[in-house]
Amino acid sequence: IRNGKPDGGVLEKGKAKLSPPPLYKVILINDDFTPMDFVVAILKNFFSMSEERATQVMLKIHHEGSSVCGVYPNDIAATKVQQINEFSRQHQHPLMCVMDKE
Ligand code: NFA
Repeated sequence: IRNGKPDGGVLEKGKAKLSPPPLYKVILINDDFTPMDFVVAILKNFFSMSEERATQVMLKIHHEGSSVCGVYPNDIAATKVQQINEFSRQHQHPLMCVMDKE
């Protein structure tokens, strides 16, 4: 089994070495309609941010257009994207969450 390392990830001392899983950025995108408080609540509840950190990240999205909110293995990132988009739609907000390979 080979990975991207110089030794190709071949076995060493008889122990199989596993590559770390690839990581994916979970990103929130700005829009003109989603209330700031709703985005702060998403950041607190889905990314375990403090009120202060969630407010900083929300303002970064608002001013710069998007922000990485967390970095996770594929299945965890995909689940967060699904849950956040479903939750936003349930509340009739257009907030978009996407993932991007790091
Ligand atoms: N731009 C939105 C507003 O002015 C706030 C917002 C921030 C939306 C971050 C989406 C993401 N109400």
